[in-house]
Amino acid sequence: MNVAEFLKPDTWFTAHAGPRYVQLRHRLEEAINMGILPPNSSLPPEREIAEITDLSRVTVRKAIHELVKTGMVEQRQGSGSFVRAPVARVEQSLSHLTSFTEDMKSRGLETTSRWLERGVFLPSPEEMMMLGLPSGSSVARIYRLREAGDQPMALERASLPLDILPNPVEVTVSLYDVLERSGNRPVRAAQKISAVNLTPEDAALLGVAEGAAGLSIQRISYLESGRVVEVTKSVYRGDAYDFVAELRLSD
Ligand code: 16G
Repeated sequence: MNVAEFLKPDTWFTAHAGPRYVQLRHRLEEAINMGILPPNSSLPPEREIAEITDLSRVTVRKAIHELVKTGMVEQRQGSGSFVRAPVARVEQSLSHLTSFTEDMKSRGLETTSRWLERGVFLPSPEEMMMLGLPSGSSVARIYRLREAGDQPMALERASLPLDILPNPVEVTVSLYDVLERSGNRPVRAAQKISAVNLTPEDAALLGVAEGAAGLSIQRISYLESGRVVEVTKSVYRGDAYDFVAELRLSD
């Protein structure tokens, strides 16, 4: 069945069954769930939906806007509304200290980063405390939107002591590669994972709906000597990540 037939109002529209835009929204959701509107396909233009359904364009716009809010549909500037493709979930082991680049490579995915900040800064009190920085010192900060296979996956803010990473601009692909070259790759880390609802800014960068589920991860990484090399605060897309841990009976 094609979309136009599916949206013909005689089978689903009832005059007194609640707001018109809600009924249309449900019908569009059904079309998406049934694959009549498959992932990445474009929704018919508003004008066309209004004609088929005999509803006003304001009603159609409202129904589509609701789907954009829930993340089922995305609006691409100048080219209309599209069904959002579900992102492939990635499993990350909680027992191996791997880098984002390595994690994605092992799944055959290429990584790219969008730089949001990279340079040398005055440390915040929190950075001074967590990295054990003496007063008057600077901190290297890198803040990236991390993408894999062209999908935004995570926002990562890393802070490192300047003697560990004297030139943050040197990091073009993998931070851990740069650290490895100078013999400063962390060997141990502790991390805390908590559930969050994404803020409007983070959601926009990650390409998901405002308030969508995310995982906030704080990682502190150490050298063999016990020195802290890196403190990261990351926000991962909740729909893209599964963190997996192997558990053993203690002896
Ligand atoms: C991982 C680490 C992050 C580290 C990054 C280095 C988590 C939660 N975070 O994403 O702390 O900075 O890898 O990746 O696992 P890179 O070497 O690809 O830059």
